[in-house]
Amino acid sequence: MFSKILVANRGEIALRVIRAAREMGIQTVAVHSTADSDAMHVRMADESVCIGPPSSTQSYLSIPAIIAACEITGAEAIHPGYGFLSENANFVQVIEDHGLTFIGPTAEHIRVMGDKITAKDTMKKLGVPCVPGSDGGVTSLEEAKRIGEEIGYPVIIKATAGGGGKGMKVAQTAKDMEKAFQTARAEGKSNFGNDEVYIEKYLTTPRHIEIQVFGDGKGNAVHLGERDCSLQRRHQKVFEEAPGPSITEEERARIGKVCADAVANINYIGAGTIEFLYENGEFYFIEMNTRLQVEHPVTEAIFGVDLVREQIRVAEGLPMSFTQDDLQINGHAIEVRINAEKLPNFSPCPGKITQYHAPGGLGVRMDSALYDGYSIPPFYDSLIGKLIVHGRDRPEALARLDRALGELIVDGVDTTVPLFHALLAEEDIQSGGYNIHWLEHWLETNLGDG
Ligand code: MV4
Repeated sequence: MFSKILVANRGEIALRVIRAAREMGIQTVAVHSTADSDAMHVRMADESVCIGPPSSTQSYLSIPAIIAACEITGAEAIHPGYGFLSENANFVQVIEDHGLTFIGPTAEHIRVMGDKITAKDTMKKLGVPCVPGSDGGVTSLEEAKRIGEEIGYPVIIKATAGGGGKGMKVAQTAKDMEKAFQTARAEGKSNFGNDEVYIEKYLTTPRHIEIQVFGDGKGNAVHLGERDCSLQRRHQKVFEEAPGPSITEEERARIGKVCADAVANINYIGAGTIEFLYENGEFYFIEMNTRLQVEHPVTEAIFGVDLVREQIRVAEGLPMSFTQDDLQINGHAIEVRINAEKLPNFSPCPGKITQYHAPGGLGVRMDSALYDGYSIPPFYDSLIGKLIVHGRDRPEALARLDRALGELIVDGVDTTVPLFHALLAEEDIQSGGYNIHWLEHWLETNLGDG
């Protein structure tokens, strides 16, 4: 049993990890930049270490500073949260070289899934359905054009090292291929130092459906259903729900088993998310994330599990505390991401919080590191809270979300809260009839965004 762990993150996710550790009787160490001396995660942890100046590269991304903080405090394991070093295989390697434990997957699994071509190749071999496309990397324009003819336009060219929509170009017809191919390669090179690309059939109106998986590293794994995260703006999710409004029990059981079997097969350890595009009743694998995700609370709500507790357990070599048969869906959950941003352009809006009041009551969870008088620093991402609601069914969750948003007070900065009130008034949101393009179209029509 770990007696002390270090949390290599900030904000609401640092609190999330500290809370799980405390319930397990584990001491916690917070790390922070000089800009975060007054941050809630520093206050909530048992101990804290300042690891550098405001810039993330010199603090939350500094591997030597984080390892030193472990050595100073005697922390035995590191939880990375999401973002920052959470999917950095080298970080995992360094942690292990220092005799410490990374609370997450192996460096090898992070590496394989971090390269989209090897990830897809691995998943395909494990029996996971993939988007039709090139078999591995495509190096010449001639080959790209041949694949375009073979699978049929439109196609999408993706950088293997890509992420967040960077290094991704659609070719609607053969005459777009040259430009799309060269641009995707150039973006891969400049953003990730890797110009390798692959090609897929472009799905025009899919939903983004992701399956939560969890493994013990010893060949046992479960799935915890899906989340529908189709409502995104510029590849940033804004509204997530579980279960997916378009997914049947039979579909969930089938794709869930495929995913659980796949990760069991590779002895995957910890939390993972297998991302799919879902169109016309078919699932097409696109990527796997080897971390706890921002939107994990909707899964926790409907399954009644603590995913961070499970991450810590399996990192210690303990078994998961449930089997697939123990996992039953109860009701419906929705998360909205509250950002300190000014509408209509979503421009970052850091500054001092003059008043903060979190909503409460039945089925309401507010994960936030805000407090009255806190100053949101300008150096990090603009997520300031996640409001998660849980109801017996989807209509109850939607009504509860509207009610809870009405109780929330965040004064002093602009937030994305007004967006959610407006979205809840939309018939397509009430019915669940949206796809990955719905929100951008709505923002353009209603806010002139884009
Ligand atoms: C696609 C696609 C359509 N067809 N792949 C966007 C980011 C990356 N994770 C994968 N992405 C997409 N891949 C094929 N073959 C459309 C997208 C996409 C998207 C996916 C999920 C959620 C929002 C999106 C917005 C635009 C494009």
